[in-house]
Amino acid sequence: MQALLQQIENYKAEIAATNAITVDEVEAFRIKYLGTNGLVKTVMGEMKNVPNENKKKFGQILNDFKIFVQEKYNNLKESTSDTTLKTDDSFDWSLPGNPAVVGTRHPLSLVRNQIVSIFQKLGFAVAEGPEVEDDWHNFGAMNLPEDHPARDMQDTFYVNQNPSWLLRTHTSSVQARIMENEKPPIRVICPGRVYRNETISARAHCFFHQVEGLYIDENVSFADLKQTLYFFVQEMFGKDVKVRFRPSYFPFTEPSAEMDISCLICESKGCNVCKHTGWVEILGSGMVHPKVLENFGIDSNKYTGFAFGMGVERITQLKYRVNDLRLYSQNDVRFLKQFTGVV
Ligand code: 2U9
Repeated sequence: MQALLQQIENYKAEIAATNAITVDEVEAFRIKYLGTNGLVKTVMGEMKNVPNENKKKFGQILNDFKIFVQEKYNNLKESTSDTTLKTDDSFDWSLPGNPAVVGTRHPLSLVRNQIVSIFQKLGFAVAEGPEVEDDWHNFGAMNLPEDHPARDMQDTFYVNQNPSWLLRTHTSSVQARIMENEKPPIRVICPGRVYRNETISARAHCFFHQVEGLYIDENVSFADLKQTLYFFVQEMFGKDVKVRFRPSYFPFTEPSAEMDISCLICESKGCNVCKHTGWVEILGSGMVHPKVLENFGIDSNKYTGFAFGMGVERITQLKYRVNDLRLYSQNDVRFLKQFTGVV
């Protein structure tokens, strides 16, 4: 018993004199004194040999010894000058990490970017313009006469403070600004948000997104229009998709045509999306009206051009089978996280 007490005193002296500098030395101290097979455990093991009447007193001494070693270890750990990571027994390094939440691109951005990069391959430049426009760039220049229904208060949002300003109803206003400032050849696409005064439902919204295109040069023909848009559809929807052009009417193009593709949802067998026709409309197009060219001083005898416009929501609906327009703007993560892509 006396020998054991002496032994403890010796250990204490030895421990008090210990200087550890590196993290490795601190760890060696821990293993030597506090580890599973360390000195503290060994000394504690002696308890069983201590006579019953001394157990209480000896227990106290052992406990003090253990606290003494523990405190020394804490001091060494604190004072180590080693810059490598200090070992910290209170932290469980095997715990799983916090996964970083990575966002995904909005489906409309993904599809807009796809549309843009397809036309970039054909040499189209990309242009953007203001969302608040004047009457001339949105309507007048586009050959939309004063009494045209698209100008109706019910379709267009006018700015209260100054009704000669409005929220653009199509991105044609961007092309108008380009024609104002540049000379042919012009080959440009204009992606952007447009506004129309509609009651919000599954099929209509007060804003949506368009990509419009314009190509003006000498000898641009309807065949160029067809081939360009056919290339776009094949890139966007795959080589198997069929297309058809239907005659149509727009004030800014003459002749005008709408383009349908074979229904991808039902493989043209007939469904709600294609209204059992096997075809779905994806864009409008036409040869730029001579009046629109002349509005910008472009000689319509020398130059011709084609233009087209498509709704990004519509293309996205067909590509990803989105059946309610409102989903695009509700910011429901359950909807948004389904779309992954690199574009
Ligand atoms: C200029 C001259 C002509 C752009 C065109 C369409 C046909 C068209 C709609 C498609 C679905 C709008 O998003 S939508 O509702 N657009 O059908 N857009 S031709 O014509 C232009 C543009 C600029 C200088």
